[in-house]
Amino acid sequence: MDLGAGLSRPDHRPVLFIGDGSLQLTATELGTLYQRVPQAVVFLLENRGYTVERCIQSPHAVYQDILARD
Ligand SMILES: Cc1ncc(C[n+]2csc(CCOP(=O)(O)OP(=O)(O)O)c2C)c(N)n1
Ligand SMILES: [Mg+2]
Repeated sequence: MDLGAGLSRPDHRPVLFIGDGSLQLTATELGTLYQRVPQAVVFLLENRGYTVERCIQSPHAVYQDILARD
């Protein structure tokens, strides 16, 4: 992801768009990103879960949900 891009080109600013589901799977890597690539910008696409998985299978399964505040 942007961690590799930022480490290889520190003179550039990587811009990351990440879904709320993917964020939960990669949160530790985001910590490393902010430590090693502080110029990175992250946009979180918040749509309450694994939307692509809902489209492919089990649209009503609770395990597709990401808890979010109303
Ligand atoms: C390491 C890993 N685990 C599980 C998956 C299966 N997977 C593919 S898409 C997805 C959900 C993505 O959700 P989100 O990032 O919120 O994107 P959205 O579909 O909501 O736009 C998952 C769990 C994966 N691709 N990689
Ligand atoms: Mg999502």
